[in-house]
Amino acid sequence: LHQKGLTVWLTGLSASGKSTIACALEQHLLQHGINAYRLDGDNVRFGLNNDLGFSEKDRNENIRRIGHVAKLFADANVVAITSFISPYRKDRDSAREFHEKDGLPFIEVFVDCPLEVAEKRDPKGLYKKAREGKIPEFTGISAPYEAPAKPEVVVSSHTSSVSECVHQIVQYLESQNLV
Ligand code: GGZ
Repeated sequence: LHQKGLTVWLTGLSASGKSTIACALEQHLLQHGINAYRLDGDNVRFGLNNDLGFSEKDRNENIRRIGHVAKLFADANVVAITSFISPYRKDRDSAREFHEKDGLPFIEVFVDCPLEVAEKRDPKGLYKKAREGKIPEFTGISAPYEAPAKPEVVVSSHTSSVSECVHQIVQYLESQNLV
């Protein structure tokens, strides 16, 4: 087995396209014989992190735990793909630090999508509810999103197709000999 583990960390607004890109990336890697595993709200926020909400403190803890779980997968030679808003720069930076300290690559991917576009998509009607004040501390509306300063990859999910975004990420991984 020559595969080395790493973490691909997607960050971006709600409805920016993180989950769709994460799914397609996971499929692509699996089809190429690379063991990949996706962490997202459905398998983490409903399980391990079901005690956490969306206050700043809870999001810090959400991301801290996810960072450590992703690192465990990476340590087991899996490509961990995380898809969480992860709005605070210091939380992402800290996840990066504890990966790199142990020699595990941490690839931050900014899923860049203007708020207007995400809000128009509004697949679950959450932005509408947030505007009406029915969801407090909603990212982009009443809670901050701190875009990455130096992400390894930026994908423009509003102008590129899903497969173009996946291709961009895979190109980067190949260029760094990570896959
Ligand atoms: C942001 C919220 C909120 C608030 C519920 N703010 O579009 P979705 O529904 O499926 O993705 C959002 C998801 C965000 O969870 P994360 O674990 O990714 O967030 S974080 O990284 O900030 O901890 C959205 C839904 O949960 N959701 N309330 N107030 N998104």
